[in-house]
Amino acid sequence: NGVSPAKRVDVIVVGAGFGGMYATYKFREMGKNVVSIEAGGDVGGVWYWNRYPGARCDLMSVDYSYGFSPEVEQEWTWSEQFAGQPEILAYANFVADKLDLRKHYLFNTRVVSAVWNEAAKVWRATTDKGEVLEAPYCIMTTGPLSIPKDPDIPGIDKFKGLLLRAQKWPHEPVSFEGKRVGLIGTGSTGIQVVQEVGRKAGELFVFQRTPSFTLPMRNHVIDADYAAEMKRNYRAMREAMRNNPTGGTRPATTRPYFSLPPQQRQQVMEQAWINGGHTFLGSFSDLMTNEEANGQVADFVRDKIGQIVKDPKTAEALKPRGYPIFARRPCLDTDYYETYNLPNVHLVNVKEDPIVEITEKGIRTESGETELDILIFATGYDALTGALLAFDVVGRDGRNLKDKWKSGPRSYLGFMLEGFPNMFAPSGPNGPAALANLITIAEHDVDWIAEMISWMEANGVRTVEPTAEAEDGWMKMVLTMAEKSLIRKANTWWVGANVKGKPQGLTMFIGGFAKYRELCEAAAQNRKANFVFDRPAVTAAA
Ligand code: NA7
Repeated sequence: NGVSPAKRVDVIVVGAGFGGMYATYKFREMGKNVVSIEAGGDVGGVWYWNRYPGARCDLMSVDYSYGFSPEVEQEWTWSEQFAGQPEILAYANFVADKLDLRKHYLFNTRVVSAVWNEAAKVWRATTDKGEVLEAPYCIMTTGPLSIPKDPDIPGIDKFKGLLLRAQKWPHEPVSFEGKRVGLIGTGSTGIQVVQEVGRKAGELFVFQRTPSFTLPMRNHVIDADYAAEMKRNYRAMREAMRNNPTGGTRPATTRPYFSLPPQQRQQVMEQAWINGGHTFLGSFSDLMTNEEANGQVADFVRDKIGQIVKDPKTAEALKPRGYPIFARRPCLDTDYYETYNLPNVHLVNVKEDPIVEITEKGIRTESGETELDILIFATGYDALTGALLAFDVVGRDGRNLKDKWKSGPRSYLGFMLEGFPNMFAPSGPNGPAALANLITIAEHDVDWIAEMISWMEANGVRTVEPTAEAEDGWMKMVLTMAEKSLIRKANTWWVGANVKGKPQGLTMFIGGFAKYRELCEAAAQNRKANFVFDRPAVTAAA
């Protein structure tokens, strides 16, 4: 019937981002036969796709890199404090070459379904190429930001110019010289596009709905002495990262905002502005819980916008209002606000002048049509859950993940799901996902899973899944913690508000990476209470 016979392996890994690459390596080193599947043409995940001009990570390079291999650490040298996409992709390629990972991968291949077979105790993954793989373990490293989301605007198909999506940028270079360029989306991605394309395009029209708060990145080149010092200190740095709420090296503080007198608070903020990066968040401990403190920091940043942007109307439109600072992921920029002082860069405030439709020639707002040669979408992702719900994942007793997550994602520890034995989703939606360093989280989760599997095999156990009680308990804790956070007060991908019809709410673990790691350790130690091993078959009632 056209379906190939199933190929039996030990572990199926979905994805070739940093999580998937590490999982592939880890299980291969455990002696497993690993087959990994990736929709892209090569490794890198989000960094493979996001080739738009100006794409850059807003975590420091030394933080946003693997900690498991001293060899990789010593042989790779970062050139900038915050690496750009080409360098991060080169790093992913370097790691893939060094650890010989590509031979495990089926590239340009999508998983269309993953179904648990209770009798054989295997996951059966079917790909869009018709391949069928079976393995006792399935690792879903599908990424929190991998399903691009177009804006909900009529007429997208009508546009006759060049339509580009930041999240799926073409491999060939795009010339903006002399072109009329339009951009929709002013999150982290859009901001990076503006500061780059605004300096190249004939005209750039930024169609802004919600302004983001962005802080100076203060990126700089890493000189040879600094690079050598980092290499000497990697072990201590990784240890510090494991004990840090962000999973990175930025020091955390216990100092509440109002513990300092007003003048000193101002000085701390001025210094944070000069130092750049995410130093604001490391300056005060209560910015996500104390609304008044948060408001004062937001005022500080709004004042800076007013000082930089020359046209008062544009400055006003760029000042975010109505939601707490840091409740959207804070962006880091290089002269973003300054870009609006260029004569060819125009801010269209679509809150005042809403977009009606996309036309053959450009964008029509209520006040009229703006003709464009190029239109760029930087409109974000169906984040956190989108990639796992994009295909059928069917667990025990025919349970579909789409049903399980109908009212929002649920899991235990963020990466294990009741009803889905031997399936693991590192950096999953109920872990610290987007609020801490994703590479640190992925490495941690994969290591934890590998240890669990080793223990199972040493003890003759074939399957594991969390108990319903453990999962309920985890979700209750996650949701109770979330209630206190100001993060809930902005409409973002963190809470699912950017996708129509998606369940809303903050379901990420906001307690920080270090605490998360402790909870995962405790869960492993209390195996019996939290997991069901080799679930006995349910016998039908007579
Ligand atoms: P984000 O942060 O989800 O930003 C998407 C942007 O697109 C945001 O400004 C949206 O405005 C805007 N958007 C979406 N639909 C529309 C329509 N219809 N009209 C106007 N504007 C629209 O995605 P990013 O890719 O920038 O960043 C994702 C993460 O990647 C980031 O947090 C970092 O972790 C790295 P809205 O806010 O909905 O009004």
